[in-house]
Amino acid sequence: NEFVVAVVGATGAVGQQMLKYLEKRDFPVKELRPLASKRSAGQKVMFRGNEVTVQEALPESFAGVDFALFSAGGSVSKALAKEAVKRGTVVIDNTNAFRMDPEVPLVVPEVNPEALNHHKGIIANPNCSTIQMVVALKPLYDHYGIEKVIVSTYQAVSGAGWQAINELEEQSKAVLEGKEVSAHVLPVGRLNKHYQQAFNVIPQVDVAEENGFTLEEMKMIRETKKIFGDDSIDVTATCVRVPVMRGHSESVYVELKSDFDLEEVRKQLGEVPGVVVQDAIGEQVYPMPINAEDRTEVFVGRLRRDLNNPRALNMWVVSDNLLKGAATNTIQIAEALIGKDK
Ligand code: A2P
Ligand code: 11C
Repeated sequence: NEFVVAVVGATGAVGQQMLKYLEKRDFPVKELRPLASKRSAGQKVMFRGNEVTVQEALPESFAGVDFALFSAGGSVSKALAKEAVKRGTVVIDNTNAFRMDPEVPLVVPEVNPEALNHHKGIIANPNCSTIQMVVALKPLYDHYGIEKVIVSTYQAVSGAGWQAINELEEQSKAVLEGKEVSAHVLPVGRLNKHYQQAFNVIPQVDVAEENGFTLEEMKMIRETKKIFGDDSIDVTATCVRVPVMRGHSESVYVELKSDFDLEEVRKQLGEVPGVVVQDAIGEQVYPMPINAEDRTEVFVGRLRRDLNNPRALNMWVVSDNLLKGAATNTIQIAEALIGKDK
């Protein structure tokens, strides 16, 4: 069986990776329909060595489409995902638009593949920083139970799209050349104030909520509970943007419900498909974003028992936010739906 696949946001940072990974993983694509805004209509993207013309994403664009992978921002998903479903398309949405909708499964195939059985046309792909964390938490949850998670993130600018990637590049050059630095994109494009990201860290990813947390922090909190189907897990998060192009890093403190042996935990993590343990501080072996770029796995290291709470451990989790955090997870969901897991 082969499928008609639309990629909404095909010219974007994640959309480009979706095209690449549909090709790389040999997804059975009969026809690829790259969609974007009106601005990009007529542009070409490459797929399997051929140029394919980008079309404006409109409700009619989904006629005959089997799967639509959305990554063009929440407002585009809100406007078009239901139009696609009406036309018989299964939507896998990589935005925040439907993630907390009780009718919409929120899926990381290594963690809760069973949630896919109940979809009604839309499946949500979690936020990038959530995905890599829950993949690393899964064996801990299964073997010991999780009481509490405290996470701090070090997030790459590519999470905020092409404009943020370009801005970090330009700002870095300007700083090194002693020129004036301008900022228009980070921390949040649509807000009024923007700050220099080059040679700086910004403790804000996404807009503020009324409780003093940012939306990114609340995504990590809410999505983790939904993916594990367990509201009893206490999660708190601080999300920070660092001057890295690709690859989110996370310091994760986890309190477990029962005793554990650290060597066992290392082994259990190593057995999870898609997890690579890089953990030997004595030999200076640990995950770093420059090594995770263009890799689909979640890298885990710096494993150590907490000094105050013997049922708690600390770890360092790194993954390419555009891949496992976005494009790869989306395509894995599509593969699971067609029964082609790999
Ligand atoms: P376009 O290139 O035409 O603006 P990124 O996440 O890297 O910022 O990319 C965002 C993606 O979402 C791009 O492919 C962009 O297309 C697409 N996009 C933005 N606005 C719309 C829209 N109104 N309709 C469809 N696609 C959109
Ligand atoms: C970032 N996590 O790094 C964001 C990007 O809800 O899918 C992904 C936003 C989302 O800026």
